[in-house]
Amino acid sequence: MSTPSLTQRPEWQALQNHSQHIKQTHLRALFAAEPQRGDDLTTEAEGIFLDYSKNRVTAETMQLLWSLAAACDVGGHVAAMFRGDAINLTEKRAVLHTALRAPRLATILVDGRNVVPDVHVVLDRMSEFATRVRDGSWLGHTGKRIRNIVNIGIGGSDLGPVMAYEALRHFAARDMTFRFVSNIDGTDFAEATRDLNPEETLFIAASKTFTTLETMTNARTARAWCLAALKDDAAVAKHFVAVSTNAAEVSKFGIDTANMFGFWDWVGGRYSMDSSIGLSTMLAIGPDAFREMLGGFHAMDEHFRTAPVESNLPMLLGLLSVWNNNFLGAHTVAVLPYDQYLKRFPAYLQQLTMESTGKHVTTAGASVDYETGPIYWGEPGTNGQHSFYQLIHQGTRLIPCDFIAFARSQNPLGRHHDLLMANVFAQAEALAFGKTLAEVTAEGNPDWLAPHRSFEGNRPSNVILAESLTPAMLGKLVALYEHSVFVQAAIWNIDAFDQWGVELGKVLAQRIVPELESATDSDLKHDSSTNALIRRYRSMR
Ligand code: G6Q
Repeated sequence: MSTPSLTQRPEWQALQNHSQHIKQTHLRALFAAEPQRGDDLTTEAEGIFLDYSKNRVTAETMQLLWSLAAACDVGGHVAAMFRGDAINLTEKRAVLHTALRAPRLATILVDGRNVVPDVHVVLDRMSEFATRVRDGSWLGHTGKRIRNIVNIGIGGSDLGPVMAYEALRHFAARDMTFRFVSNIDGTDFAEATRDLNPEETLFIAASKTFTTLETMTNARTARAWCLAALKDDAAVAKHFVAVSTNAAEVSKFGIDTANMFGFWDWVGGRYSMDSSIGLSTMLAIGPDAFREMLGGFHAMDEHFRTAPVESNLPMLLGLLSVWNNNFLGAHTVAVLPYDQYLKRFPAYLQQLTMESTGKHVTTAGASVDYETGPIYWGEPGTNGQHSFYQLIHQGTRLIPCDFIAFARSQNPLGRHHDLLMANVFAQAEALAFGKTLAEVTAEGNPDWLAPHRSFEGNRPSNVILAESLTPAMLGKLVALYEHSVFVQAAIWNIDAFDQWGVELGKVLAQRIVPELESATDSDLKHDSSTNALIRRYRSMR
């Protein structure tokens, strides 16, 4: 018997029917009817407290979502991932970022081989290298200490490292400078290196494939920049290391594979910040703190794998996202960290979520007849409050928000932190409850002004609260979102681990490169717009 399409499942249809009732119900009414709601619709695990009471859900909604998860066998999917099954179907690969943070003595088999010892061999090599750079025993070609680390990578080989560096800056070696170059735009490299001394600079060429156009172009530019100053090819061995799965290409580039840190094809780019792609993170915070971060990831993995659905944080976040997306019609999610150190977290989550769930066909290749991945976006609070929050509060679109906040600041300065936290709670409260026309009028506003000053409310949000942003907590937070994405993809029956959508543009760009460099016009065989743009660029540059 074939699996019913998602929208034909009775559990889906029950949610559809139920949503008609919820759409008529205001959060004000839900809170009035359930005085304990703010305690009941919360859960806490691994030091993360989730208040989901300000979502437009009832106990019945949650039951229906749990039934949907059971019908879609989310538990079976979870077990298959942790077991190392080739659940990335279109690339025929296992998906085992969870093995990157497994304890030394664990066993996880891929094609009959326990990969956990391999993971720890690389971690130990990274630790040894990071220690030598940090304590000054790894010297540059001219005998100077390495003070600057430049990570060259893009996508999954950039966003995780840069986000983690920013997030954990408080724990980073303050006598070292960390830069991240990703864009093919030469400005990125030029600005990242303009004030650095090549004698004190180490480049990490981070690329799973070691064939990515941007990274290879930037790495070649870096080599030229380094050799222009150091004037000796032997300097490469002291100023370049590689992070990759492709030893052959690393050698071809001229980096000794003794200076290469490997990982494996079962680590997806956007799930790789805790593999050797995290070398810059380890250089910044040190091996011990890096292992604490891995411990945080692992704790959340274990929670996800074992906790019952009703108290399982990634499960709840994922199912609530399905609810908001598919049943309440929200198209986007705003991620609003109230912690300046998480300033790159929304950008990181954009890749994690949108590259994973931006899919239009099921794992079997059939077109979906439901919405898949929502658009993720955001900025740290309170900055966003003075910009785009207007639209969230009073616009015509429904934008569920994830507020992320910490009870303790790494930089306790006067009243700053209480003022910050007051804003988190106030924003979530304002979004949920709004301010009625009657209330606005009662305050003495004239009739013509009152509609402008009223807030409909009924805007859903999650509040994610933890004690403080430590390396371990960052690991937990990232794993929370990784697994939430997993849950959504399991419900939508899509492959969360491929990314064919990035291919077409890459191929077309390769075709256009020689056309930009050629002087003849006759070779242009694109549409009239592309042809004209290429001609205009040639004449303008
Ligand atoms: C992530 C994607 C993509 C990838 C980059 C860099 O999941 O696969 O963002 O990380 O294209 O690829 P390389 O690491 O191979 O250079």
